[in-house]
Amino acid sequence: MLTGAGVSAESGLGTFRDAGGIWARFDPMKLATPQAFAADPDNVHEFYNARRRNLVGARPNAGHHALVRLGEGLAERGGGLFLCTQNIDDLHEQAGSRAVHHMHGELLRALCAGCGARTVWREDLGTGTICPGCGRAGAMRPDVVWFGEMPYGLDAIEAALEESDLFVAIGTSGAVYPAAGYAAQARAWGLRTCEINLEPSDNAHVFGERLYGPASEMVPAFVAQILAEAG
Ligand code: BV8
Repeated sequence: MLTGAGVSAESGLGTFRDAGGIWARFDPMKLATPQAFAADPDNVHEFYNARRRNLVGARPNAGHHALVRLGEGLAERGGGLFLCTQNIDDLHEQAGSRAVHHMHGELLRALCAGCGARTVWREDLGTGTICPGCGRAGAMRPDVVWFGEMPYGLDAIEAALEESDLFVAIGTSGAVYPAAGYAAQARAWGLRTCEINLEPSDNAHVFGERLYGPASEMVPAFVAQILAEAG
């Protein structure tokens, strides 16, 4: 299972490439790269501080809750759900999903570029923030994966994909790699593939099944169908 910003859209968190999306208003190359952070850390901190403040008040929607039911239902039947998300929000966890794989990091964690310490962080971050691990100021950054940085847990994701019989992408435009490559990899390995999105994604043609509509409606229906098929 791979989720993207579309699964959190109905919880009030912005998507990136829809009309009016985050990258339609902000230049990702000036805000979501290590070079941008080195050049203007205050600007990047403010961008993520605003998103973190918005996240703190956000709540999961029916799509997130349905995926909790899917994980529990599959486990009861001796199966399992590997939930990988490109999202840096905590709405899957708020709904009750466990072992969520944040391949692009987490907005509610801070990383010290000096000592590598990761800390749960719900407040604003800035260039004067002191690292709780090493006591240094000026090295703290959001623990998110920027363009050109290695996403987290790629080996675990690939291993899970290899063991799976169904790959589902929910609420992602299929524009960002390596995440966008998983659908073709799943297809090549003979997995059943399904895309659930508001509209066809960039790699819609790769999927064997395609369901279009808001995640809060489509995901609960899809989960009910999968659990019914599983008996
Ligand atoms: C890397 C930071 C080296 C955090 C983000 C080929 C292979 C490997 C890399 C590349 C490659 N080609 C190019 C690259 C480089 C680059 C890349 O992919 N560039 C793109 C733009 C061409 N990738 C990287 O730099 C990655 N790192 O490559 O490392 C490497 C090399 C080889 C192998 C491994 C590693 C790092 C990528 C991570 C960058 N970080 N953001 C943040 O600020 O959030 S990217 C950003 O896009 C977010 O992280 C987001 O998660 C991600 C994906 O976006 P989506 O989630 O899909 O959101 P989007 O708005 O695009 O789409 C939402 C969809 O939802 C829409 O389709 C919409 O219709 C739908 N929707 C809307 N409402 C609803 C809905 N659906 C259902 N219901 C609704 N209500």
